[in-house]
Amino acid sequence: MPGLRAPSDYSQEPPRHPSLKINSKEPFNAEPPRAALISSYITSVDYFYKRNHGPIPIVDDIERYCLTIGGLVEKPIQLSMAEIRKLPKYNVTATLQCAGNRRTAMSKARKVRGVGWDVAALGNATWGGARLVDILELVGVSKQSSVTSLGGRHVEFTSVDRCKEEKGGPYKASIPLRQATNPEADVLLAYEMNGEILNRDHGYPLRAVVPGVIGARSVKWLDSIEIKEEECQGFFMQKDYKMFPPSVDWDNIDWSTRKPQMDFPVQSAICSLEDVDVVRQGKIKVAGYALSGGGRGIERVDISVDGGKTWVEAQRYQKTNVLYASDDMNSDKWAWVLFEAVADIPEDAEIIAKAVDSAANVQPQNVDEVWNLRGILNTSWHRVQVRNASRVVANSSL
Ligand SMILES: Nc1nc2c(c(=O)[nH]1)N[C@H]1C(S)=C(S)[C@@H](COP(=O)(O)O)O[C@H]1N2
Ligand SMILES: [Mo]
Repeated sequence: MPGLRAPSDYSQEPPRHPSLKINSKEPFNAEPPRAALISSYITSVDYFYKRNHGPIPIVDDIERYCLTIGGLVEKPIQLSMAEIRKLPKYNVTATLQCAGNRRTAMSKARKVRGVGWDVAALGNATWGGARLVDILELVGVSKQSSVTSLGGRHVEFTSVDRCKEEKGGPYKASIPLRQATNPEADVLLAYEMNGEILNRDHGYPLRAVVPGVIGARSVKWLDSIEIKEEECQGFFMQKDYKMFPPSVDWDNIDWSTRKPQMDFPVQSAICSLEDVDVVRQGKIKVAGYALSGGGRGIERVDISVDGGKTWVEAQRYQKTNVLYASDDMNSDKWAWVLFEAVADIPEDAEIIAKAVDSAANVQPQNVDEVWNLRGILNTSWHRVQVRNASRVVANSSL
């Protein structure tokens, strides 16, 4: 029996927390309720969103598991889990966000294809594992290189799961060698999540974690790593997860005209309120998360309770009792910040959150500006409608 294999059906799925909202059962795609998401800075494994494209792989015998590292390198190798664990261990706190986060809202503007997600297709975890730079050094690729002696420029991660998009083949993705060999980029091969052994849903026994980049590049259940001349030609790199302009639809799409999406743009969402919520008159708490890609911090989160006419700045934090400062040595550069503001809601209102990152990028105002046929990267201002409780009661008694 092989060390790691993929079942052909969904009869051997792992147990999951009952509070997750299921967006698709097979493959299993689910997110936590909004309020649960911001109940702590580190997302518990139970509440962490789960995004799959096939049945969850199974490890029969961890002793037999090994990772192959080959391709355009001088000395290809195979590493057992025990050997990977012997390498220096790093802990990186990084938020993973699916490119499809907030897709449901985008599809309301105009139809898109893809699994529907509310605002919780992301989570913030402390990933423990070996650094990809260290593993690549074992096959003779030195730090900070953009090309290997044999002409390799991309690092391709291949899994074992069976995805229908790949005609039953495994999920794969690649990142540039330059990023893979940059120690500052913190790319990990993780075997732990929040101090515990990675569970099956999140990639047991080993997954890539590529901080600051859309979740799709953090390949779970790693089987092999190959250095290649070209970027990965798999479905999820070439025919999916690309950002097209609003003028492109299914009848005029040419996938080859765009690059695979990597960095995530600046994003935020309110999680203390549902889309349409009833609140008591007076002061209410507006809380949520904000994050950006590429290691850029969050400079500001603005809140409006009058549909965008006036704004107040929210408090930002990562750790309790430590004020968050973007680009500060003590902040987690790959992680989200949680925000909180107290607002006075006089009447029925539209509450909006918009974030600004450390490069002064701002979220786009309307979803139409960023609409795309696959419904990815909905980073438009997040809006929730609130009805005043006293008015709701008064109206219903009429
Ligand atoms: N092998 C494999 N890796 C994968 C996927 C997958 O379906 N198979 N999904 C990707 C996508 S689109 C996302 S957003 C993240 C989700 O990771 P999570 O389920 O641990 O939250 O994993 C990525 N890695
Ligand atoms: Mo994703």
